[in-house]
Amino acid sequence: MTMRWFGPGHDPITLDKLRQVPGLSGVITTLYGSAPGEAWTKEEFAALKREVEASGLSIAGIESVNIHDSIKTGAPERDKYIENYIATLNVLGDAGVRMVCYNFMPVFDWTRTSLFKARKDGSTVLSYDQKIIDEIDPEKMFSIISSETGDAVLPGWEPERMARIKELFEMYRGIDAEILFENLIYFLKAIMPTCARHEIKMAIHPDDPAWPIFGLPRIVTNREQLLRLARAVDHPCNGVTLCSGSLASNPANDIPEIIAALSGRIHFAHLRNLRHNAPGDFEESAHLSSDGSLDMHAIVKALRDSGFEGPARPDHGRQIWGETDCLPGYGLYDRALGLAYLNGLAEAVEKAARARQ
Ligand SMILES: [Mn+2]
Repeated sequence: MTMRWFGPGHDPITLDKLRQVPGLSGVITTLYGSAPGEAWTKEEFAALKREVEASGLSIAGIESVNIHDSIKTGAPERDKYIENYIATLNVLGDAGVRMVCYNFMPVFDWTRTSLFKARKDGSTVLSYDQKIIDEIDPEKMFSIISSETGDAVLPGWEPERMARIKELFEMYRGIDAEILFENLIYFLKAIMPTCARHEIKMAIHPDDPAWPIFGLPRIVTNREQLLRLARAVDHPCNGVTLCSGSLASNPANDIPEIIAALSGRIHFAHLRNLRHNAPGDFEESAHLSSDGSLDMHAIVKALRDSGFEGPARPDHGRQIWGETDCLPGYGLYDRALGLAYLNGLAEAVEKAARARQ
């Protein structure tokens, strides 16, 4: 069980605090501040690794090594950026990293319409309402997010990136779901030999929410698409991040069933719950099954039964107990409560399975 850590200078929650969370063995991190497409150097990654290990924790995987837009759009310069990606994988592989999470969403990363929706108990959560999205100009999306976050920079919503929003939409003009899928396969085929050599498991993160927005295609949203992707590059290093909250944004997705179908190809798990309010309208909740719409016990059990062995982490939590010095969704308190609960489920599921043997 791990937690995401945004790195020195980016995460107000320190490694000293994380290491006191019971059952936490490692962190999931990345080189924040590196631009997508840049090759990471051995020295900068070694410094990050040293810092994590000095706290008694380890780096359990990288989230994310972001994909340059020219790779997603299949632009002529994509091969240069794939070479950079391979160089980064070599640095990571040499340093002992065995799991890399990434996503292949065009223009926008994960999308929410509020980062601080108040719940009845006074906690706040991230939420999404399709009615709001349908009424806004996509170019205004960044100002909505940034007006709520102030100076905090959310991964995927970097101001440098959003300053180029018109240009980004232009780049993706004419890119439909089929072309985007082909570009993903081209990328995966190019990096697989490097991944195989280092035993690095690539884990694509599902699109969030799990349907196309602003007329942009999304290709990692359901069981069929995940299986098609797994088969198109049929290598154990081509796998998936099972993000329960992203996939379950569409209530038609049966998460335990998707886990069973992807057995052996899930390399990373994001565990969180959400509450469906109406079609296209959901809010995040506490991790506890009874607080949301998902059966978290069934999800943890399905992961165990599928033979999943990779890192897992509690995904976004609520903001509670007056905690404000954190990135939205990434406070310490509710993620620690979530982690303790998820570890309880995992222990119960494991002992029940052993008792049956
Ligand atoms: Mn996730």
